[in-house]
Amino acid sequence: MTFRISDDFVQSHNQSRVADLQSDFDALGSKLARNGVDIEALTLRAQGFAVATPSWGAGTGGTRFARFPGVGEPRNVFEKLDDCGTVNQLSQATPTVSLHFPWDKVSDAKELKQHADSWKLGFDAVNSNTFQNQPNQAESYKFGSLTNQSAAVRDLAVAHNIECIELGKALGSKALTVWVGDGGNFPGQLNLRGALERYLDSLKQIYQALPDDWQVFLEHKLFEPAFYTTVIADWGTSFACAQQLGDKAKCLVDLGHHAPNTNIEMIVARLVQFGKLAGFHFNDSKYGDDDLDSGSINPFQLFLIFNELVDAEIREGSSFNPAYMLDQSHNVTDPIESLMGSAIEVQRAFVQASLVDRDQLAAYQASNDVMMAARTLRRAFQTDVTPILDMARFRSGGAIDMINCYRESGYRQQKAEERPASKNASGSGIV
Ligand SMILES: [Mn+2]
Repeated sequence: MTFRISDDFVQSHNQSRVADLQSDFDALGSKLARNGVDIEALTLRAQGFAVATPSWGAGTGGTRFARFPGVGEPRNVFEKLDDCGTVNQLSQATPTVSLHFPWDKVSDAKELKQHADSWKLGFDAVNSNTFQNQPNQAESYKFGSLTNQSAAVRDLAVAHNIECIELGKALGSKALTVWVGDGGNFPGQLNLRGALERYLDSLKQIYQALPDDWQVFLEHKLFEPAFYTTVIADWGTSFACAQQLGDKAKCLVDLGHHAPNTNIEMIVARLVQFGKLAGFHFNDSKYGDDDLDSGSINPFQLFLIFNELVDAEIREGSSFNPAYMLDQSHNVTDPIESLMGSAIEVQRAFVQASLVDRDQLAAYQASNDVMMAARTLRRAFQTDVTPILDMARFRSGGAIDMINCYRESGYRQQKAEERPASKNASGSGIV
């Protein structure tokens, strides 16, 4: 049996913090009550919030230049689940894991499912990988996968995606996320229309293999590894393809996959309006696809995105259920700490957006009172909802002070002993 933090340890860690939390919670509760907001309802809402962790996020990522692994990194999908389970144990906000194949492929899905059950973890969307060659692969993805000029390469990439669906079915997943880096680095390298036609042909074959209750999420990205033209570069192309494919195809928004200064919340509003928002890969960035921790650079943007999502929830009702996942690369921090912190930052944006007085906002918008409309949003964003997040975690059995609880548990040191570095470690990467 490998080391797990005991629930008793978490509760004893909470003990010395709960009185201060209660007093902060009561103070915020009185303040919110003056504006007609029930802190208990908001806390319940926070407790219901969930964002998936990416299995590959449990390992140290890297850049094009180097990877500097930490100690005690997971060497296989079982150990990744242990780390993701620990993230959920302390944060109580990440009950599902998103797998990436073939990195996380196992011969016995039942054994993997049992291991996930032991952590009370479920499986979110599964991800295919045709952006790198696997050992002994018959064809090469060097010049593209689903859009390659060669039918043999396209067939291989399609077959891999269909295999991902089969693997996901055995684990209880309900969606396949497809991101391809296909594109060109030189003008003239690709016939721009021809490449997209091939993409659609390939995707149609994958779409045909989807079970009735599955969806396929099309993930776009502006650039990299193609630096001149990427086949699925923007939400417009993604939307057009999803429309062509059918109801089960939707568009996934990765926060890092846009041009700088793109108004992402507007993209969200458009995709919601036309029924094509699949969900999110949360991360943050300053320059390009930096894959920094969610909310670490631009928390206001995250809030504005959730402002659209809360608006959508009110308009669409319970049928509105986008998939939330973290997709970040941890180069200089302990991945478990980054994942816990990021999950709570996304949850924070959700709770802040839930605080917006929507009747008041609509009235200010109707009367063109621009200043007061803007201030209505800012008031919600500037409310420190930390006591709500901490209380939600505490009531769900998590840790009030997650990162210190994690550090004091000695989890990483235990893993350093249990997990000596392995040459056969399965991949973690930047997606
Ligand atoms: Mn992504």
